[in-house]
Amino acid sequence: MTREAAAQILERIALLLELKGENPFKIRAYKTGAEVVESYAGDIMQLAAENKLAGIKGIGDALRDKLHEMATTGKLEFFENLKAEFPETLFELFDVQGLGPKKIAALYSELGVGSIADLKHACENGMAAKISGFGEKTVVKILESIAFRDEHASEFRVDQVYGLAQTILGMLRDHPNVSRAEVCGSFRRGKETVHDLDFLCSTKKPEEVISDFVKLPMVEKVIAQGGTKASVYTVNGIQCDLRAVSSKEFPFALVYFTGSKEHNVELRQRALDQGWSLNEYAFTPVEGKSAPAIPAVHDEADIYRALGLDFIEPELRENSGEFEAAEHGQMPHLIQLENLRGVFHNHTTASDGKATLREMAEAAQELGMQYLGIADHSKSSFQANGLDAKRLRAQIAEIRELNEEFEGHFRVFAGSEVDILKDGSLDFDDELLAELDYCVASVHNVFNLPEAEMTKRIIRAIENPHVTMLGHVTGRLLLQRPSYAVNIPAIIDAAAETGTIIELNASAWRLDMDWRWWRLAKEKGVKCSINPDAHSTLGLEDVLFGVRAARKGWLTRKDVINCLPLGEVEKALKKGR
Ligand code: DGT
Ligand code: CA
Ligand code: CA
Ligand code: ZN
Repeated sequence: MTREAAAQILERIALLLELKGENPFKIRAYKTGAEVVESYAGDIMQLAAENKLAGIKGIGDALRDKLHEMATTGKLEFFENLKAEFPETLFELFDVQGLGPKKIAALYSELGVGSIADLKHACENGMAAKISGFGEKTVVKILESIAFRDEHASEFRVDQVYGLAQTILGMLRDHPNVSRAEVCGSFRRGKETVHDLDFLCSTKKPEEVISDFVKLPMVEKVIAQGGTKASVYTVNGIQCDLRAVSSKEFPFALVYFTGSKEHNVELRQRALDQGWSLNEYAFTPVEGKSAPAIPAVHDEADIYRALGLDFIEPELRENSGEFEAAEHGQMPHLIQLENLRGVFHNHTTASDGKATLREMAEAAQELGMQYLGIADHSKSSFQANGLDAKRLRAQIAEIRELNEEFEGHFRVFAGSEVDILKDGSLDFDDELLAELDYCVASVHNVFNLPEAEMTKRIIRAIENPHVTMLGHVTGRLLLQRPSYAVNIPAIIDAAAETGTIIELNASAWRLDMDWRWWRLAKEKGVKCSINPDAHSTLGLEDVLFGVRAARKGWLTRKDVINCLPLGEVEKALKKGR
């Protein structure tokens, strides 16, 4: 069992116990346990399997046994029994915005609401509004959240499929009869959400590979199985398709199944213009047309070259300008994960992070970074334990001391994720902001302003010379909460004018600002910072998702501020402050 799965079970136990009205200390213990399992620096599942959890803070005796059971059997009987007392669909309710355990408990005990369908019904017939703590406004919000969820019902965020994609890909590549394998589709194109995972492999024995694929341990249900393809549902209802082709066909199938459809349509047209038809298997001369000889094709680049194009990176295959660039030798050299030298916008236990300042600094060094920017929440974000002026000044001093220890080979930058208040003023005064090395400004509340007012609010914050970068521009949570109303081109213009960096928040929940805007930002000269917004040491690795989105936004290392080495980034931060 993975640590994520184990943490989720502990979290769910806490929720169910809360619904049962159990002792708050017991509930707290499970919540803490879940957090520890999620963020523990070592291989906690391995330790659990070997019964070596003693002494880990936040994991008591009872939890230790349960983790051992999960690590060794892949199950937890206590949870199975507890779960059986409630409807299976109950957990859906926790995905609805604005519903916490207390409200869910009230809905369940007073109205018997045990699913989203029940909830919708109770909201529509006026029953929900009668429960204490609920009003018309809450009900409207819940209905909106359900509608948004329905619209995105069969999509997954990258973090939900990333591990699965890598695991299956690894298994395919290890298969004795598979020579090449790749994940295609929207996943390969670096989309922020995907409907399914499309695997492709080359083999001389397709039937064997297909029949082994449908027997993989994570397969829960076979949807369809043929001689060269199969579709299955895996854990969490994620659909995985596999196509098996010959070595010769592989590059053509790879292009075809990577898509996008729009890109493929244009590519096929360009082949036709040259007198060749193109499908997932080959180039074929069109009868009765004079055409150049078809060159040998070993990989994708050969296909593009045959059509007079430079190689087009999968992330750019959306038919939105990549053909023109490939024709004229103007393909950007896209940023890579290895180009990042440090990260800004990270949280510690001082606000709502799970790791201390020192632990975060050590983890960043472990990842090969030269610097780490801390940006804990400011006081108005009280739900996130935001720092007031006094605590922030103490943190600045703590960071200075820590930096002495590093003697220049690594540096922590003292920052703040300062709230942009309703009128666009900031949560700290300029005097305090001036004491920081940098500052991220973000909107965390009052999302319901009209577009013009929200835009003005954010631009006012951007115009403050102490603001280094703008955090998660739209506030969206993928598949859960839409962006608030805001005029992005106007924000980009203001950022260009003031030299303010815009964040690409790398959390798989956000990926905000969206990849669709980065070409415009780049054109206007706005720099990007790929920010993990890490709330734990593991969270630092979310930069991976950010780099995918940055690539999809045509960004190169020159566009991304945290590709600068320490000495240069220090200079860049000082400029304009
Ligand atoms: P998704 O799954 O909705 O996140 O997005 P995709 O792009 O992965 O779509 P999917 O899984 O339906 O198909 C994978 C790729 O296969 C797609 O990007 C292009 C190719 N493809 C599928 N159906 C067609 C089609 O009818 N025409 C063309 N030209 N290509 C197709
Ligand atoms: Ca797909
Ligand atoms: Ca598919
Ligand atoms: Zn934030």
